[in-house]
Amino acid sequence: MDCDGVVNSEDAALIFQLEAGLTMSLPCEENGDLNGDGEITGKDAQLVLVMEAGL
Ligand SMILES: [Ca+2]
Ligand SMILES: [Ca+2]
Repeated sequence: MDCDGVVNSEDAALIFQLEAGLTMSLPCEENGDLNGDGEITGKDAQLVLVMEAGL
């Protein structure tokens, strides 16, 4: 999500900031919709954390 090519907790943090309204956009927002529902939400952040854990 931050365009570094690595999925980790930093990306989840970015999504949470977006959802909380602390930031308006992600550097690579098009990569943020992990579950494909058209929105970037906490669900996508959860998926990021799952991916980071290797599940
Ligand atoms: Ca990243
Ligand atoms: Ca989504």
